[in-house]
Amino acid sequence: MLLPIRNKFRSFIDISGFWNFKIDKRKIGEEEKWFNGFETETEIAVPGSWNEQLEELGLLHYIGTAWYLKKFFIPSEFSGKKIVLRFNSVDYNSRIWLNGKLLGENTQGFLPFEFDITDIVKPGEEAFLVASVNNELSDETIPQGITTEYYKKENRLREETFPPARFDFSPFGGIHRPVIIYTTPDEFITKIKVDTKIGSDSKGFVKISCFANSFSADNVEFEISDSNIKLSKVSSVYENSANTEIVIDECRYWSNKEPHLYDLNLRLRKGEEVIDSYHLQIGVREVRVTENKFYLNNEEVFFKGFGKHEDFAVIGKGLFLPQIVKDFELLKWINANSFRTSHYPYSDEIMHYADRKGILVIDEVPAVSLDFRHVNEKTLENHKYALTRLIERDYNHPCVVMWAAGNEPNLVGEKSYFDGRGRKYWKEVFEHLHSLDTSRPATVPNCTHAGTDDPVFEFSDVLSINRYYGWYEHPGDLEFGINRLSDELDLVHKKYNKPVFMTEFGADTIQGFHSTSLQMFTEEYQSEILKRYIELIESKDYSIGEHVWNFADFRTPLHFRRVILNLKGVFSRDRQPKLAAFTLKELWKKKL
Ligand code: GCB
Repeated sequence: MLLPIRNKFRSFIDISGFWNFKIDKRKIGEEEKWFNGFETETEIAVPGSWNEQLEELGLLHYIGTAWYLKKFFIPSEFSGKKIVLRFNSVDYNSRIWLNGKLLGENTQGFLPFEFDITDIVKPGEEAFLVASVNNELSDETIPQGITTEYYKKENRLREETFPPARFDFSPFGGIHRPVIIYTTPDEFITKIKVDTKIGSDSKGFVKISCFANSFSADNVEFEISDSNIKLSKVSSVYENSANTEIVIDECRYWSNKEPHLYDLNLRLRKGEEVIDSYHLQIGVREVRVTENKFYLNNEEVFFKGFGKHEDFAVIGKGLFLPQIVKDFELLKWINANSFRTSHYPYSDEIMHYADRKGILVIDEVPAVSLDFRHVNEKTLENHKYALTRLIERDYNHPCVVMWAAGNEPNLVGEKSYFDGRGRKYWKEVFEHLHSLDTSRPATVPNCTHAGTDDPVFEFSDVLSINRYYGWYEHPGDLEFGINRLSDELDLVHKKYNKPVFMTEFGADTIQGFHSTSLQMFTEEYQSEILKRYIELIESKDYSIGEHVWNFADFRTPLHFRRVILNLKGVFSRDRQPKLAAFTLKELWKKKL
């Protein structure tokens, strides 16, 4: 599934904007055939979550179904082309109708999905699109859901949140990324896979596979260029694909220090006649890990940065371009070089921006806090499918240097995780992941409950550790917390002989709270805890990185632990720096 682009053969329109909107609390919409149209006075902006936009209608914590309707015009120029409807992401489940006809459904949030609508619409005429969107989660979905009954059954009444969630971010619902109608020729390029390696004498090796749905194309012309070079090769199409390898002498490798991108142009041809073309930017680079280091192009990398969220006031999880610019400027300002897409795939726009700006990304699938009492075959199947879809979308991004196949399994310490179920599960997940990509390492951040015997460590290439000693455990006692962490890091490295990455640590902090002694929630406490963790992490020669939790404050479900937001941000939700931001800026100036 390639990103829609405009060129001689392809075009698109973006039908984001105001859409008609109607809540369906009783789930009667399908029975009453709302897919043929429905009456409503409410409008909603797409992209954007319904929660804060329509808080006044009682939707701040709404979990359930809502309907969207949009009338739009299919441009006459789309005539004679294949026409595709693409949702860049809808959270979490959706069913889609066009002109009253059911196109299908999607159950993978945070990822794009498409329908061929050529036979359903007429260029030059209006069409109407209806989506029923539902943000309920279950044992089988990725991420998993939870209900009030489970808290009772699991004897965890004080952990219940509103709305119930297995994770610590608001389960916002809505059409979160743009909705696009795009065209391709009848015979067209469907998929491109780029693998790069670096060689001796500054050589760069670029292997490219081009897939097409074409029965009559003869060959593909592959062209790599930048302001200095232009290299091209032609390969025959055999069974709907063509492959080549192009060697770049004096190659400018992609790295966080110099994120050089080459233009890759592919031309699908019948003889000499071009029938489709596609352009993307690629970076030539290679990553590898040893037992205690992470290398990018044979140079050691130490990760400094954050776990983030897609979250902002009013728009919720909706795509908001100014925020991307602001966040990347802040990453640069604070001397960070990386972030993790905790706890789900981020927008295409973010991933491309990271390619251009040289930010290293750990790309995470939304398998957050899996509870193994409730994991079943279907959960595993959905988890593997989410990985397939994520890797398909993001494979060609040079910024993606590692996959996170999940986050914090065994968050609540269920025993079943250790009775063989956890090991069997992760073995399958990692085998699946490596069958899709052998060029990048993979990991799963581990939590305190799963501890140093976490079965996921056996399969992870990097040991990712999330710890909150001095906060959830040993609150206020930084001395004890740091010593405990130090022992644990040594133990885990010794046991598995793999590099260690501290993927989460932090403290909730209320902007404007200060004190002369170390008190939780003050800006001084956050600053101190981050400093002490960083000193410890950097004192270990097997450490490869430190990601502070979190880049910015973000909205969570209601719970007495949270003052509306998770306040572990180094920046506030509106991106103002707390004291710790200046501490990190100073500390990160020094390292590498
Ligand atoms: C974690 C989770 C993250 C939470 C964080 C916290 O371990 O991975 O999703 O937000 O702790 O602040 O509790």
